[in-house]
Amino acid sequence: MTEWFEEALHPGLTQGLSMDRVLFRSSTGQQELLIFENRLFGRVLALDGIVQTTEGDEFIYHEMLTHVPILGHGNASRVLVIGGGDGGTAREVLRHRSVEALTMVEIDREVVDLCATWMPSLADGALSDPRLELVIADGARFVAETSRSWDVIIIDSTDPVGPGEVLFSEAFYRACRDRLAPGGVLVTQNGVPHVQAEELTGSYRRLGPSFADVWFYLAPVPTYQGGHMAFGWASDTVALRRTGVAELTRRFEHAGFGTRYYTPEVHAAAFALPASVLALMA
Ligand code: AG3
Repeated sequence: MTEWFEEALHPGLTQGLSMDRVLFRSSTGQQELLIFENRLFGRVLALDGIVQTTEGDEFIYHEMLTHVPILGHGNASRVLVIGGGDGGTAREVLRHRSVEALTMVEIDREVVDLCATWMPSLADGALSDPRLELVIADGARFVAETSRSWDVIIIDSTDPVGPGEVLFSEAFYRACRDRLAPGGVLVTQNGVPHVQAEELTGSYRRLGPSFADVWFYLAPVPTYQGGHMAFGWASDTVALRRTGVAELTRRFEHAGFGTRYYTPEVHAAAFALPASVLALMA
């Protein structure tokens, strides 16, 4: 009999994925970690009962979380990732030859090691790229204590329940702003607004005091159920968000790599928000 993984992140809604093969299941000390094979999405990583990434749809999330800020910035050489232990974000960041140094701060070494073992296509070699500095530490504390600065900061977090909650706080956002070089941009994983409305409103309000420009952009990630996922965008340089398709195309062609979801047109269009999302930005 097939065992089913049942995610209950949203009250009144569950998502079921057949566990056609369980590859790893344990409590790492920090969190419950489960890796299984699903016939539709390939290997799936769940933390504390919530789907974090799947081989089948991770490209949508990771390409949009990385190429939008890096190509929107236009000249990013230093990038900071908070979270991202599965390596998918690092993989996409390091596709950019313009990126000279990537610092990735992940709280749970087990996530890094287990994903490298069981889901190697996620990092796809990024962990051994000499430009990567992997720090195992609490991301909020790291940002509060460092005096370094970055062109792009990417928050590849879990949802704001449990240990990930601090990564949605006003103090954390302010600390990130203080670590951005001039012309820098911060992006965040900001939940699925149709089913996590408070998350978007909360981030909008907590980012506002620290940044001149706060916005969101959208992409549909099938296993983040409930509709499009929102990514937060925060910068003191308002023009970055308005970079046009022609310029994005020039930058993307110069970057010289291929993508499966990201295109310059998708990039520009992702910032168009439906009225129901605009209504949450209050
Ligand atoms: N980070 C995003 C997890 C969001 C899942 N939650 C949800 N369905 N709202 C995952 C890490 C991928 N690198």
